Amino acid sequence: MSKLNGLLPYSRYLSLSLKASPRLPGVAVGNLRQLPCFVHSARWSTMSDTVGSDKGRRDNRHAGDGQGSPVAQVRHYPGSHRSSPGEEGLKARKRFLEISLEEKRQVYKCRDNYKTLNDVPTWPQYRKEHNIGLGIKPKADPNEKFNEKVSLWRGDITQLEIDAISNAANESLLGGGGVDGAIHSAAGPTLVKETATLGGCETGHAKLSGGHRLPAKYVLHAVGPIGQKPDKLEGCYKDCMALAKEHGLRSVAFPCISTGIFGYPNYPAGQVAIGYIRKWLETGDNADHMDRVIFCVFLEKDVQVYEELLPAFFPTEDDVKGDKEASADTA
Ligand code: AR6
Repeated sequence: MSKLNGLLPYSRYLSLSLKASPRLPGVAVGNLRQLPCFVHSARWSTMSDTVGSDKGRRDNRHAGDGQGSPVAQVRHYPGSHRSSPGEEGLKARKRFLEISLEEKRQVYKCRDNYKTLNDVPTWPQYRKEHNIGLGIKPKADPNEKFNEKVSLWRGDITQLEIDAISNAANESLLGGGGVDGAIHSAAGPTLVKETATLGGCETGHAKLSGGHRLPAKYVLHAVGPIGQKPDKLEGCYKDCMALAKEHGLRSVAFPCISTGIFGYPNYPAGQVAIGYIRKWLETGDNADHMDRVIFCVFLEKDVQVYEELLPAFFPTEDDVKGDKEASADTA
């Protein structure tokens, strides 16, 4: 089907184009860095007449621990039919999740440059295309099924039309620079209205929001550590994968969380990311719940890191055979 079919009537387009609310004091997507307290000072989130939807509460749980977190502060305006920004954000989330794919494609910031799962080669395909040979010491057993479930893809994560993309966010969940800024910019102003209802997020954890105008259906906002803290970084991947499984999301892309503004060294961060995904796929029936985990790299140095690490964590039989032969030669 042509991507240009089904142009949206102007009235429908307008109904999707929720205007930025004047009640978001100081929220300027792309300008915020670490403002973990911002959400608590926002006027609508401190009022006592607040409600949170059951769905919102479910989405806001810290994955894995089964605990509800103190979140979803959505203010009602008593005696008024006007929606609060939080309500607008949640309504927009629902609307963007309900419209047809054809309608949604009309509002992508990247226009026709979205990428579906078919445009992203699996790891074995990538390895063949890029002629990545043997010689790296395997850190896991060969498993063809797992190898088909991961991808290394260099590009802009905001173009991926998949179930969920992960965001490298800060504790405020109100936007920032780097990939966070790119995601909020592509998702449109209703994303921050929804994330403002999430009550922030602790370092080492993640929370789910809708994708709004993004090609991805959902965003997994992960707050990575500042500097090299492997447990906290692993916590981000852990929460994201747990949320994905809980919500039936079968394709997830990760940027290199914490390796930009937060300064985590690239190679050790890659080890945590790839190592955790391998471990997750090996656990219980997890692999049956996931079609693809995409390691979305942006910079050349991360291409090199991932091309080196992926053969170690997702090796072939030949890798293992080659390694055994090399060990025998040196013995
Ligand atoms: N698509 C994919 N990856 C990207 C994109 C993109 N469009 N843009 C950048 N990257 P960073 P952090 C890569 O700094 O280190 C924000 O202000 C980038 O090259 O975005 O976790 C937040 O609000 C790098 O490899 O995230 C936080 O305050 C990776 O994304 C803070 O920065 C992560 O870099 C988080 O810092």
